[in-house]
Amino acid sequence: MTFHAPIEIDAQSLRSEIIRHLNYSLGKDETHASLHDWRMSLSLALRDLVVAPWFASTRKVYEARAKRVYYLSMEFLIGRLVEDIAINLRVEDVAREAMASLGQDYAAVVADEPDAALGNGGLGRLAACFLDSLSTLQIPAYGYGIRYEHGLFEQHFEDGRQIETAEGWLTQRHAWEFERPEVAYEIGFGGYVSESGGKAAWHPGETVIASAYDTPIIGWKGRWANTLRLWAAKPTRLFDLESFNRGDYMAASAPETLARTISRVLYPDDTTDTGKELRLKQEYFFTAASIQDLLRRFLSEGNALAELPQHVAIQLNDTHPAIAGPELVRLLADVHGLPMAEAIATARGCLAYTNHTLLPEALERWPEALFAQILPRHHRIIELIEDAHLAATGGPVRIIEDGSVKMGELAFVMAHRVNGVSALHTGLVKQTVFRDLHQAYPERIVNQTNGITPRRWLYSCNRPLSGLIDRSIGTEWPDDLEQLGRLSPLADDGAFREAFRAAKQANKERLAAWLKARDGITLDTAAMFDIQIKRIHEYKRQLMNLLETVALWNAIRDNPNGDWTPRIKIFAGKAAPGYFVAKEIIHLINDVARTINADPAARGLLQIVYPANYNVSMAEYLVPAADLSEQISTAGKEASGTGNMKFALNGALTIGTLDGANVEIRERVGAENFYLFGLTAEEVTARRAEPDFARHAIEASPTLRRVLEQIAGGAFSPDEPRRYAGLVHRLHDHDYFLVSCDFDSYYETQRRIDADYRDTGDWTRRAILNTSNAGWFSSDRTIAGYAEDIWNVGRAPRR
Ligand code: F58
Repeated sequence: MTFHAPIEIDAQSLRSEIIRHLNYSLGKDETHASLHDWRMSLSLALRDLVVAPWFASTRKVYEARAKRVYYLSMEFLIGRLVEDIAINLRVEDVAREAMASLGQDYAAVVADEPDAALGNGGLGRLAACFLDSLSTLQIPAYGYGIRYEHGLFEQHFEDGRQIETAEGWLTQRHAWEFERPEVAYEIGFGGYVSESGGKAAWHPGETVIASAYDTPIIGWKGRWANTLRLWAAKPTRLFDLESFNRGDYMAASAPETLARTISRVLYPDDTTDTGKELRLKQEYFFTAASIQDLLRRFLSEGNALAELPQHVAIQLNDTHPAIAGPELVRLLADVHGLPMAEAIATARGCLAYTNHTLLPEALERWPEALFAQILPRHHRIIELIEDAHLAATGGPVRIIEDGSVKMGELAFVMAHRVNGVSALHTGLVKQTVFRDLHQAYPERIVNQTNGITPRRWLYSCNRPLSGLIDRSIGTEWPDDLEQLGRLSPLADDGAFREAFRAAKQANKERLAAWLKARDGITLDTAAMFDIQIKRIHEYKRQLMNLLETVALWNAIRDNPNGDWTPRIKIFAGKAAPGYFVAKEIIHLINDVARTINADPAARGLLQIVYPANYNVSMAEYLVPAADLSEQISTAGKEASGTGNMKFALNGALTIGTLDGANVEIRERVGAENFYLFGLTAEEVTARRAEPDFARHAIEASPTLRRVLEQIAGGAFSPDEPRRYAGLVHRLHDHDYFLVSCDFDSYYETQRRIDADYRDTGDWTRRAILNTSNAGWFSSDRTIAGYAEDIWNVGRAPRR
């Protein structure tokens, strides 16, 4: 395949295009244009530049009849796009200049864009990084998901408590998408199944329309563009005119309301399957539309159905689209007449499944009765899939068991490859959740350690450092990230170290200025920035970080003249609205922050900052500014983590457990450049089996005991002294995530970090070695692994 030529446009021409869009797409003149109008005009002008490479890529795939990858994901946590697209097209300087010539501040225009927050956390952001890498590697691919009207809720704090409000990114026009009214599929629910002459047919009781919206995803240097196709739910019948004419307006719009509910809101739950009928409908809705769409495309090329696996690779991002298996079987067998066994084998040849969690509560299961009511034909097909699987393996694993349809088992059985997301996690997948299935299908599970796109997570978010890297090793590294290895010798070069440190300092100042403007908070940029950003979850142990903060505060107050290393502890993240304990932890962080930040003894030495409403854009400020990255999950619980990679790449040192991809990060950056502490996954399991393990750990640690007594006694909640009595009590008896057992080791490691951080030269040397050795964590490497081990698709040759 050939490539699309680099985009060439000068500031003058881009300026004219921006004005043209301002006038003719937005109907505004320069004197009346708002920031929003300028941002829309710039976006539309940039979007125009994407169209030619997008058409060219699509044309090449059709001509070559190439195999396509379909990445099915309930979540795509994309963030903002203006800067990302300008950078991928290599026109960011031109864009900046064009805006300046129009009297507009480019940075302000970029910041006006709302985040596309169509995801909860790591899983959704991984999907977004994968889209970027698929286009950069020129792999023909579609992302398929839901065009939620409301992305992840907005978080703010009231008296320290998390309050959620609806997010509204689509209240403004979305600049990047193309509506495709002609691409629409009818999606059914409920009803009954008829059989005649050995042929089954499903007659849904209710239908909605899945309507497509396409966003081009441009890769590095504008060489290639794939498509993200998101489905919106619309009513099959616009409204009930009869009710309207009777004056019953509510009843008249009922069909529309019902249909639109399906794509109304992203489930804000990153813990458990909600068991809600709506969630199952969302899953089936987008999966069925995607499968129909890819089958139509395949058939339009005149292929025979048996060849489907040679042309189509379908990746299931977690179990949420696991219904793809039975749906594809249904279409192949019921609609296209393939014998059932052949339909199952053909579908399996296309499908692969990524597992992102070992937490049992996060593995989806549906009540069989509900499932059979909403998807009666799929229920029957799953029974047939199970029969074939049992006949092939002799058991013991069932897909439907004890009145539940188990989506993990369904996805596994219907996939030709199943992957975990880090080496440790994949090993645990084999030993725990899918032990028996792994024995039955020993070739099926493979590892693909996660990665992050270096375009957004280094080049774009950290211009001080990416500029320095360009000047030091040239400009080829953004799509060949292991070239960063060439920085390693410079870790011993005094001038380079000084420049690296200055870049970090510039990022800290940028973050400080942003927080000052946003929240009125003042940060001392000479202090160490110690950052933990991720969903609030017990296994991620924000609580342990907070307990250590209180212990440090105690130590400072005990010895106010000690030689303390000034630190700013930054927390950011949201809790699932129904996750009581996580919300209690948020409240406690805010209570502790209020108390410590007001204490004169802590001034200049310890500060706690918890900016509300963490999202991708906030991460782009925080990640480059970190000195220390907190990756402190209970070993065995964090499948991979990807924030850990972002921090290491941007030159933060990690304090972390041997969990997820921390293991591989430590191997690559060097044990001496990583602060390891805590129990291993094996030790966690053993310790948990010991009676009263938490009480013993608390007994043995005077430091921890004192902190817990303060919290339980109301030291941070004088208005309600017993507010955290329950939380502390539970830590004694139900410390499932072993905060107590790892506390001392964590505290001691932090004190070692205090001492090490004071040797600025050596700290910077080790920070450089983190950046220079993190190149392997590019999502380009991950995607090349999927292409090779799972999808069997070719990459176009690199320029
Ligand atoms: C995350 N899972 C893992 N789930 O926790 C993290 O270790 C990993 O790096 C990342 O996936 C990418 O592999 C995660 O983010 C969710 O948010 C789901 C959302 C929908 C409900 C179930 C959890």
